Amino acid sequence: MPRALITGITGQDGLYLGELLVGRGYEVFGLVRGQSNPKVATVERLVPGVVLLEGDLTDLPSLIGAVEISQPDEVYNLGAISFVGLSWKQAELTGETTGMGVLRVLEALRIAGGNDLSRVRFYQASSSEMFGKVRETPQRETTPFHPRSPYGVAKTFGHYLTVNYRESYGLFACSGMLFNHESPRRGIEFVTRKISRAVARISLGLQDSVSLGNLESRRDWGFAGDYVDAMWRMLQQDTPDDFVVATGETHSIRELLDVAFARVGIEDWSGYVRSDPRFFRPAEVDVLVGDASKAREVLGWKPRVGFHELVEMMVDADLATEAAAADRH
Ligand code: NAP
Ligand code: G4F
Repeated sequence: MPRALITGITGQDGLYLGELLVGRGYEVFGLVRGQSNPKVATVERLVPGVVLLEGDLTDLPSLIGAVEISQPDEVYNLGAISFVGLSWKQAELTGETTGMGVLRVLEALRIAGGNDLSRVRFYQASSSEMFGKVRETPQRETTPFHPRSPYGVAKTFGHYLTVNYRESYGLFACSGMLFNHESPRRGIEFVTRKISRAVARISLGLQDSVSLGNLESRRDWGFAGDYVDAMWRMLQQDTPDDFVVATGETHSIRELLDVAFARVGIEDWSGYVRSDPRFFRPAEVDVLVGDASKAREVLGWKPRVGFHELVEMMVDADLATEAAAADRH
């Protein structure tokens, strides 16, 4: 039975990846932080048989302990401060978690393995945010980086460190440069889920409007369930490498609003959306669109869920959740 250790198992991707690995016969270990993490029950429900280990990406001894207990064949480093907006307000914490956290996981593998990194395979959750102020369109594996946020800078550090451990120690280390991926499990701070939830609540009469920032930026949005499959495929190859994972389509926040509101029968949403300076960023990533040809050719990966289907799936899920909650009160 292969053994996998996932950091960030309580997050959106951790839950989908945990499900995928259990379905493929893995014994799954998940790192959970905090004294009493409220998401433990959800992880245990969705990832049957999971073994949860206490630890934190800012605490090297806890990571060494997690590696010693789990003895993993595969490590997926998904843990991070992942909200770009927060990364300006808590830049040091973002650097420590999203950047230095990668170093600590890699060092934990080296220390716990007595310098033998030949058994383990490592996946780093890199990001299209590294492309930032993009130098070419679409972005591919060779596109130069120009990160625009402390989060993007920290991810760039983690990305190069992953490459460096591959080149320095021969570690089977892969970096997935994943473009935005969403789902009904997405945190409510991210724009897709903020909108799907608000649209559901507005249509049920529970909320009057939603306050947003920049509606002009464009993102390449895919479905998280598809993207964790690409992570797993990277670690099953004969040689480690880095891959862009994306749909190849880009849409603005306005288009997202069009599809989400149309799902509840509202064609003109202008009366429901307010502009709030708090949600604009000090530096914006204006447009992202990825070229995932390499992932398609080498990994045999392609996205299954398109933009419209994704947004509608999220609005439908929030409608069901909000209606059930309203019924209970
Ligand atoms: P998410 O839902 O925000 O999950 C982040 C996870 O990191 C949570 O499990 C969180 O634990 C954990 N975490 C935060 N600080 C930690 C710490 N100090 N020690 C240990 N764990 C910590 O993010 P996601 O969407 O699943 O994304 C997974 C990874 O992919 C992240 O690294 C993200 O930056 C990266 N990524 C995401 C996307 C995307 O569009 N979703 C695209 C590219 C890259 P708690 O539950 O305890 O907070
Ligand atoms: O949903 P977002 O917060 O995602 P963002 O910044 O693109 O980052 C996500 O994707 C990255 C991959 O490219 C990941 F690495 C990262 O961890 C995260 O998962 O914002 C998307 C866009 C931005 O341009 C933002 O300015 O939506 C714009 N936006 C406009 N109003 C808003 C809002 N974003 C949020 N979160 N909230 C708003 O009210």
